[in-house]
Amino acid sequence: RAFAYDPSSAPGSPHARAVAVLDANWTGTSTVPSRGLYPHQWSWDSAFIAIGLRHVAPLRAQTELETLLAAQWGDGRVPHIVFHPSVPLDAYFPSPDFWRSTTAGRAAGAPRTVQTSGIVQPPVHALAAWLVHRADPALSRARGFLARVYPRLAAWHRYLLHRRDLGGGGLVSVVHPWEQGMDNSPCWDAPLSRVAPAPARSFRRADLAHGAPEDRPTDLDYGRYVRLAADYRDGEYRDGRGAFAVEDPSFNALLAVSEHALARIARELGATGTARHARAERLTAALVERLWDPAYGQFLCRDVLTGEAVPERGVTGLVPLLLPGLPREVARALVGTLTGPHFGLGTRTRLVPSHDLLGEAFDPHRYWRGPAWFNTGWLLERGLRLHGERARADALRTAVLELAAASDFAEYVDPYTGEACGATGFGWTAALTLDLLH
Ligand code: 9WN
Repeated sequence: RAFAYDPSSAPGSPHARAVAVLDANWTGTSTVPSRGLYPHQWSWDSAFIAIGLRHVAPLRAQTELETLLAAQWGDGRVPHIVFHPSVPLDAYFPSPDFWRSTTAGRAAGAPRTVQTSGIVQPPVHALAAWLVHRADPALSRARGFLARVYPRLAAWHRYLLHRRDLGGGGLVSVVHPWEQGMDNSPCWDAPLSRVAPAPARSFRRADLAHGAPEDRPTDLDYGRYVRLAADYRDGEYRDGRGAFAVEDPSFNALLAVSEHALARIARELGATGTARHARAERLTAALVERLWDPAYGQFLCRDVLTGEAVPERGVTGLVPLLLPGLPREVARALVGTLTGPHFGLGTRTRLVPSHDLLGEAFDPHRYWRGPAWFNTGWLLERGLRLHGERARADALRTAVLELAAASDFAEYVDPYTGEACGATGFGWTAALTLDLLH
């Protein structure tokens, strides 16, 4: 066997190499996704990173989440980036001066002592906090970890459910592709086409210094990202319908899963979790009602401005497989789609592609337009296991572990060949490897 999945820390083992990546990316209070490309703290990266770190450094895992939540805004939003003050401004674009969080975000209660972005990312944090607690309950209780993070996580979910239900149907909308986390997914092409791009000369991308241009979003994409973010900032981060609002399956499924986790945290703290479990089930029902498409056999995004479903098969539409309360026929259809011709898992592809293999927009190397990512692989592995698909879950686990180690913990890989794309030594790839090894 090429890989013996021994969680021992023998030098040179995938386990030891994954730990070394997380050590190298640790800044003292949090972990960067990648030293070169992403030299600050990212919101959903930190949640995934904490999930892996808990097995080898539970105190660091707790600290990771505490650092992120310390940057929470008064209105409850958890920013998608927390900037490290010692990193040069030009190391990443958009830099803190673009977001002007401490001035433009004042009405929404941006923190005064730390600089952040003003948009959000998927709410994986309550799930992460619960898993981190379970890895070392004695340490967690001794530090009062859950008691400290619970009110912040509750405020975070409250913000999303109350300020971001822009479609009025009980689901959260994202107002920027960076919020959903799959930046240049073809799912955004139609909703983004209405956004007038900011002129290319008005900003300077930093990502191209670290990533191949053909693996990254285009300049036109960036022009639109900049316009949307600048308009949100100039409106002082008030929530309402801007030029882009989309109900996304993965974002909402992660919120529902995290709401279940928050219910467990509440119970551990001596309260009752019943209302939270019920809310998670309502979110699940709203997802099925509003975004499930039986003809596609998967969930679709909904463009809130037109009220129409987006007819693109993104991996986002499979992630709700994570939900325990999914109707059985929906779960069965999702497994069929995952393993069928559009995603090819176990037949044409080694890991789950980020987009429809048969779609016109598919590109095996360009970021979220086709390559396989390790966080979605990890989420779908859990979903398969939850719904009794043990053999498929085992095979996906093996593929994630093999490709993560063989690609030097790449940010994403070609879904056919496993060739590394983007950054290597990427935080959540290493962390989720550790989680699957334990
Ligand atoms: C913008 C950090 C982040 C991930 C996202 C991924 C990428 C940023 C970028 O990197 O987005 O937030 O500069 O492209 O798309 O999912 O959280 O790893």
